[in-house]
Amino acid sequence: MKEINLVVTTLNTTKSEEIFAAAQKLMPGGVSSPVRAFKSVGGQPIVFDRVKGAYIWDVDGNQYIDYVGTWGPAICGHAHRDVLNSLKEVLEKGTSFGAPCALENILAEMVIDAVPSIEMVRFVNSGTEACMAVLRLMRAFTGRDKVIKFEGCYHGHADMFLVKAGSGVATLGLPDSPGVPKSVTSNTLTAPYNDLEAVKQLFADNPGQISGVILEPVVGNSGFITPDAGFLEGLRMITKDNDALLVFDEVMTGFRIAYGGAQEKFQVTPDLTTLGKIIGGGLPVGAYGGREDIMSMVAPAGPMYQAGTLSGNPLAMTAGIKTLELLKEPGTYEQLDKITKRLADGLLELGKETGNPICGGYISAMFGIFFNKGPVHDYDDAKKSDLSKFSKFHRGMLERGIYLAPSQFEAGFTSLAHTEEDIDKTLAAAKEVMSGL
Ligand code: KE4
Repeated sequence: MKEINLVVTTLNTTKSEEIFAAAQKLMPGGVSSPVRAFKSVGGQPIVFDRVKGAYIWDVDGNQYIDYVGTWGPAICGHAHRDVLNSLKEVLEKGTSFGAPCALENILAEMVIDAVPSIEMVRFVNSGTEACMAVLRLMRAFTGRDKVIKFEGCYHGHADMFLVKAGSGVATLGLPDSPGVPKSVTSNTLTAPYNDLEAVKQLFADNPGQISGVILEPVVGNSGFITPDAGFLEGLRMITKDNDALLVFDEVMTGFRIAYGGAQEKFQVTPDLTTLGKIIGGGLPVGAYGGREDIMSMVAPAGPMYQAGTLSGNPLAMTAGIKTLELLKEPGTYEQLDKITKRLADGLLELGKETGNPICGGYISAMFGIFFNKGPVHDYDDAKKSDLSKFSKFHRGMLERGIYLAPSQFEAGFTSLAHTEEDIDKTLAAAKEVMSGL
C-alpha cells in the first residue's frame, strides 16, 4: 500500500464547541437526532458546514472523508451536480403543492420497476413514517395485531418498534424508551436475528395472532450484520406457512445493496417493503409498497388511513428521481463493490496486523467492523464488542480526517464519489490508529 503521510492534527474544534454549546441550550442534547451527539464515542461532536462528493467540512474548516453519507442518502456523493441542478430547475415551480404532481408518478414508476416486491407504492416523509404505516397495513390486511421484529433491528422511532431496537437506542444503551406504553409494545414480539427456530416458536406460541415479520434484510443498526445462508428464505417459508406477511425494511439497504435492494441481491421477495434515505436523494422521503392486493387497502383506495402534508412534494421527488437515474447507470454497483471491498478487507487485514480482534465485512456500498473476534450473528454478539476501543478508533480516525459513524451500532456507507486515493488515506489512518489501540 502506498505510504501516505497523514497530517495528524489535534483537531481544532473551537467553532464546533461554541456552536454545539449554544445548541445544547436550544435543543435536547444539542442535536436533531441522538446519534449525532457522539454520546457513545465521547469527545466533541463536530458541527458541519458543507458537503461535496465524498467529503464533509466542519465549521472550523477541517475536511474529512465521509463514511456516514448523511446515514445513507448520499450514495452518489454529496451535493451531486446533477441533483442540485435538477432541484434548482424545479424550485422555480414552488416547493410543495399538497396535491398530485407528475413527479410522483415518475419516482413511483422507478421504484416499482426496481424493487421486486413493489407493485404499488405510497410516499411519506421518513423511514419512521414508512415503517409505522406498513405495520398498520400488516394489521389491517391480516386482521392480526402481533408483529415479530428482531433484537437490534431499528425501524424508526414509532412506539411499537422501540422494543430491543438498534441504532441510536442501542448506541445510548437505552433498554427501550420511557413514554412507550406496555399496551403498545405488548403486541411486539422479538427474536434474535438469524434465529429461525425462535421465530417458529413465536408463531407456535401465538397461533393466528401474528400479522407478520419485519426485519432489516441486512442489519445496519446493530453495526453491520448479514443474514445467515437460508435465513431470509426461511422467513419467507415460515410467514407463508402461517398466512403472515414478510416485510423487508429496506430504508437503509434499498438501492444500496443493489438497485433492487437486498431482496434482489438475495432473491427473496417479501410481501411489503419500506424505503427511505436514497429515494429522497438527501431530502425527506420515505415510502412503503408491495403487493397490489395489500396496497389497495390504503386510503383512499381502501380503509387503512395514512396521510401527510408534504408527502410526494416536488423537491423530494426530484432529488429522488435524479439519484435513482444516476444509480441506474451501468457499472455503478460494480464500482461501489470494488471500493467498499478494498476498504472493508483493508480494515480487517489491519486489525489482524495490529493485533486487534476484529470482524465485519461489507455488501456493495454498506460495511461495518466490530472490535470483536467474532463472528457476529446477532445483536447479543455485537454487544460483546470492545466499545471503548471503538471510541478510541473513532476519535483517532476523526483526528486524521476520516469521519465514521459515531457508534459501534451503526453501519458505514461508501459512495460513487469515494476514490481509490480516499481508501488509501483511510487505510493509512486506520493503520496508525489501530497500532496505538
Ligand atoms: P428515518 O425516520 O430516520 O428516516 O428512518 C428510520 C429508519 C428505519 N429503518 C431503518 C432500517 C433505518 O436505518 C432507519 C434510520 N436509520 C438511522 C441510522 N441508523 C437514521 C439516523 C438517525 O437516527 O439519526
